[in-house]
Amino acid sequence: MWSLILFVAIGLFGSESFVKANCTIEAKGNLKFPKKFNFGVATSAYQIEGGWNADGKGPSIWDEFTHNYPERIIDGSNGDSAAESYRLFELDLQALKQLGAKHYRFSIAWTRIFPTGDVHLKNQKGIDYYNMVINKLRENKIEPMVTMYHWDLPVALQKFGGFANALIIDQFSDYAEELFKLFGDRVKTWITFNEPNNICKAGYGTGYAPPLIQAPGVGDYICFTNLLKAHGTTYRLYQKKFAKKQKGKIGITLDIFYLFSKTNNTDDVNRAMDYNLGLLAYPIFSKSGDFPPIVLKEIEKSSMEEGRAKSRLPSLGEYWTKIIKGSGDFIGINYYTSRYVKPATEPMGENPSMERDINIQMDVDPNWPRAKADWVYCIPQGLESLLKYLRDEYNNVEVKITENGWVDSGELNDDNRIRYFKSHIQAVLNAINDGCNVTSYSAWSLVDNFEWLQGYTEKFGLYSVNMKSTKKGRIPKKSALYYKKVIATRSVPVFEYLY
Ligand code: PNW
Repeated sequence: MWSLILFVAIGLFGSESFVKANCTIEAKGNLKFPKKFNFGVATSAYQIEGGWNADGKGPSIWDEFTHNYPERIIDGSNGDSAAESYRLFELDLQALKQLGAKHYRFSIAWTRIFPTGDVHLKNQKGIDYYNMVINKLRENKIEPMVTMYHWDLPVALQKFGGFANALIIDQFSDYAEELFKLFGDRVKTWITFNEPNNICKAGYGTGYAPPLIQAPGVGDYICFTNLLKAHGTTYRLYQKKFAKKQKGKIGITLDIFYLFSKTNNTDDVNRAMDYNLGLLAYPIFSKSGDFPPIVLKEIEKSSMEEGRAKSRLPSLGEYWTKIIKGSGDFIGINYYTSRYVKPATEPMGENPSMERDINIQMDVDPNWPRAKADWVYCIPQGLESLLKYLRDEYNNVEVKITENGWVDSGELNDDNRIRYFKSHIQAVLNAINDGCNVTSYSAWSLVDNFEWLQGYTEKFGLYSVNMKSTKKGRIPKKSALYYKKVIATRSVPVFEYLY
């Protein structure tokens, strides 16, 4: 009788698929973060800098897109001025100091330094700007963490084909080499690409983001392949020419929803994770390299059924597999939320498409607490599970959480953001207590900014910015005070103290 009750209880509540729906997570183990763990915040150039054509900056594909198609941005806005960090970096610095941030993850706008993308045509004013940012951060003991590419490709390079052309491998690694030469004496943490999933799926697959190429199931895979080669080439170049002297680390930032199975079917989860994370993580961080075997096999099979002579996603081949395998000192993770997965009953998406290749249905639980954005639900368990997944499947690779955050309408009294940060930071601590090799956490974002297709209607900032005023003062939200306390105590404080 008791064993029956126990059995039922485990069936209902004991499995991993049971996710609490109240944005909380239990604390497990040590209550303090290890000494070497580093807290900071993240931003990206196009979303905060403004000054889109200031001092010789060239146009990027996001400048071009927002100017040509304002109707595709919910509020018709763009990043022409945004939070004006190009003019007002001092305000960001004050906010970073107030928080006590130990590092600042920001991105370099390629076109600010090389207006056409060509590294032989330098814009000194752009170089001066990033030197100023890096130096001021270091003077204040805030470590610069630099993203080389956060979606803003020079228009001039898009004309060559962008990530659809293998030329990008040299174009990007030449750019990276210049960054190492210019800033590598002071920058020790480099991220080549932010979210290849978004760059390639949205830019070259579904085509709803620039460069608006609609080639689902084809263009996205070409983009992934070229991007991985550009990343691997850059890593090898750094090792060969700079690593000994500069002693920095290079990684890549991948975005991933954690995926739960309601029926506790680990095969479903593993397969879905292989498509959503493995497509990029496996070539770089697995022991064998190349794309995940199951992904290669399945896409080849579908490609043959479509009557093609070769797969839409060919293997990287021996030469490139070798260059790309091991080309990361850490994996950057942008984690926002989770989904439930189950195999689709009908073929999904158009033919061909990544959606059709993956053929997995993603659901949410209607009870999960939802943010203003329709894709963000507060599921801290997903972050803990993801970190354990990386520990187990990717040889306990060093993980830096490069983004994590909550979206609302911009209220200063942002209790829900505090709840989100509290539970997710606890999830990270639980994972560390369970042997996961996580070394830093960057909250997204320092300030309210241009949220891509959502314009200024969705806010992720710890600091509010009045986009209409010229002063653009940064006003701390309640969550900024909470995060400051997290950093100061290296723990997960209760947040009632704020009342
Ligand atoms: C990230 N999704 O993008 C980006 O790195 C940031 O620039 C952005 O502001 C932030 O997350 C918040 O959106 C994502 O729909 C955008 O799954 C959308 C998704 C994931 C990540």
